[in-house]
Amino acid sequence: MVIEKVELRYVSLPLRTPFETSTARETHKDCILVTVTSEGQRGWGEAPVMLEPLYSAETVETAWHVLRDFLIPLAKVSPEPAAFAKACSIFKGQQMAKAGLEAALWDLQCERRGASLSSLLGGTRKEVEVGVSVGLEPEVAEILRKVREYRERGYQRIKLKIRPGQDRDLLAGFRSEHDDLPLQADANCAYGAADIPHLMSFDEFDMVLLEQPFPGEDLVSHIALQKKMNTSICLDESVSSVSLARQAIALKACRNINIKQARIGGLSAAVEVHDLCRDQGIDVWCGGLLETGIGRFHNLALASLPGFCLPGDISESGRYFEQDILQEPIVLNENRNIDVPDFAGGVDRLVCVESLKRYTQRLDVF
Ligand code: OSB
Ligand code: MG
Repeated sequence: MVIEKVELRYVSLPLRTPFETSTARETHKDCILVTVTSEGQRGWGEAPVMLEPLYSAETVETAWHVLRDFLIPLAKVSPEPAAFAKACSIFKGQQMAKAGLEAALWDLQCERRGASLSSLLGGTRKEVEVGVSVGLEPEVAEILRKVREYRERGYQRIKLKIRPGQDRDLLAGFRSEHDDLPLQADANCAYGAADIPHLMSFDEFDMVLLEQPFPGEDLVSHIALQKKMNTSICLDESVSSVSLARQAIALKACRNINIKQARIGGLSAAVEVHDLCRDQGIDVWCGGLLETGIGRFHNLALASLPGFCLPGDISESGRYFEQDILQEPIVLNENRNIDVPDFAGGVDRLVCVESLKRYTQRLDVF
């Protein structure tokens, strides 16, 4: 196979409402869409980078540079997705840039082989259970109002963003209204070792898990908290590679991993972490980075693998965008799940040319 053309698009999609975590407030989903073309067939991938390095070290600018100068030349030599994933491990970091291009190569494989991504990755589910991640707001009452709306809409699990000063009140408020609804909390690295006693007190809220209380590099605090807390600790930012997943598990820093293919450096690495966690008895679920329909389409395929046993952060397109990049929105089905795309091919046939044009800020062809 010869890759004849690679395109990079910087796309900025307005979010219906700003999404705030302890570390970032986003009004738009910025990302780089990658397309690879071979013999008239086109594969798509998404690098869900932000404009600022507030979630990981990457940004739109760094990913663009790394894709253009290092990864695209490599993909032209190693266009088979697993071979590309292996080849690009010579470059340190740059997980989202790698993941975006690797996804495009997988998506192209789907077109060439006439197969769904779920079938190529070893997926077994036809639909996946999903929850919704609810951002921070100045007022707890407003967050709880949104939770009611999402519950009515059918979401089976709620993830609340928390931060120091906006945690116990919010979780208690949630529990006083919903004593049966599965609850998770995500701190996006906002606490420190001194907060361990405070975080231990969250056991009373009967949560499925507590996600990433401490900074990504701080495995020691996660180990200490998991030892003392009944609630499962889940790692997100800490697990940016297969070997960091192996390390976190061996050190008992978590009982749970949020798998995001973009953070781990691609679909191949995400499948590896999934397999590792299955062997080691670690529960996994599919996280998200507010992806457009293109990244969401790939996340759904990944979440169809058998080890994904908790509801993912894969919500309906309408939860994020007025108008997505795909022609049809991704929605909950009658079982309150989301269907895994099972047609023979990639996402190209679903892309809405008009919204692509409308939201593209920069385009380069290689
Ligand atoms: O920590 O999981 C996170 C969004 C942006 C950055 C980090 C995170 C999130 C989410 C939203 O929680 C997940 C989604 O709905 O895509
Ligand atoms: Mg998280």
